[in-house]
Amino acid sequence: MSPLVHSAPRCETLTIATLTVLLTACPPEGGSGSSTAPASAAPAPATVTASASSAAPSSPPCAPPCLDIERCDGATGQCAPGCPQDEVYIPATGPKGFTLGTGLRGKVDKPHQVVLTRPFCIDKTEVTVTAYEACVKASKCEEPRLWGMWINYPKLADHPINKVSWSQSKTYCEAQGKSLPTEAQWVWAATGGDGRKWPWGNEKPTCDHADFTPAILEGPSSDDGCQGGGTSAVSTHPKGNKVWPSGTIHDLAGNVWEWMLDNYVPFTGKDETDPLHLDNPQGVHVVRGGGWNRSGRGIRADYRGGAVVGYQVPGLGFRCVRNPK
Ligand SMILES: [Ca+2]
Repeated sequence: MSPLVHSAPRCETLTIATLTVLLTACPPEGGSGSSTAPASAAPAPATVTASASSAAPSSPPCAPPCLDIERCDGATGQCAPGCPQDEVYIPATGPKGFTLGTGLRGKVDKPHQVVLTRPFCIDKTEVTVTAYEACVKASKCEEPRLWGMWINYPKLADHPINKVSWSQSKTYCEAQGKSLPTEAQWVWAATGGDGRKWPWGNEKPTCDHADFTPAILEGPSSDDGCQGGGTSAVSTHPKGNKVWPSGTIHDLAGNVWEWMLDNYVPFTGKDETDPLHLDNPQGVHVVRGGGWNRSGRGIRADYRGGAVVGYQVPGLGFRCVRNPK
């Protein structure tokens, strides 16, 4: 997987050939303020000329300090997204929040306002077989279910891991220093809170948008996805991307359903701030986004699914989020 949160400042190395002295000139970094020179760097001798020492930028540090998922932009003095390369920075919602729930599905789905007070990073893709296998080999994760149909592990390396339970998924995320998304985080990341039906907007889904089952209404034998059954490699449906200013998220709709950290509880209509409903970890959890064996309705961004904690099925996987410390 990716390295932990960026922390190494972008350093500019200046070589003064005649003295063979290395100076590191690093812009200020937020949070830890750890803009120190490498231990191996030799101290600059007194004979270094003014022209060399003046090359170091002198921008003020960001104030207040940046979060550990941000970086301090030395040019502006502002905090900027600083998620690892395979994650997308999702900003906080702002004080007005966004509407969660549609009211279209009775008492479990009443619209209410949700405020997320903190930004977070979310994986660009569903967790792949390759990534999950690395965790298993490091003895930090359990193997998924390895019997039945549509087993991705370990041969379909660039497909999403499937047949993993909620607990196995949670364990994987935590082994990366991350977490399963809350339901509110996932919906905010998938829609930006503008009420769109699918992550890309309101254009009716096709197999260019997502791996799902367009013809599911024609009969029970037609839940075979866009590939004749089973998942697709991640990131292979570009029309279905959700684009944020800091990056693009793939396959939020379809391919595999994604485990949420929350239990499945009704949306009562009460407004909430940073909601997490986890009173019964061994109970039913929310799953979001739909899978390859679901219809266009089932892959809507506002569609709530539920699954018991130990469920290990071909159309269910997950992705992780990184919350600021
Ligand atoms: Ca998905």
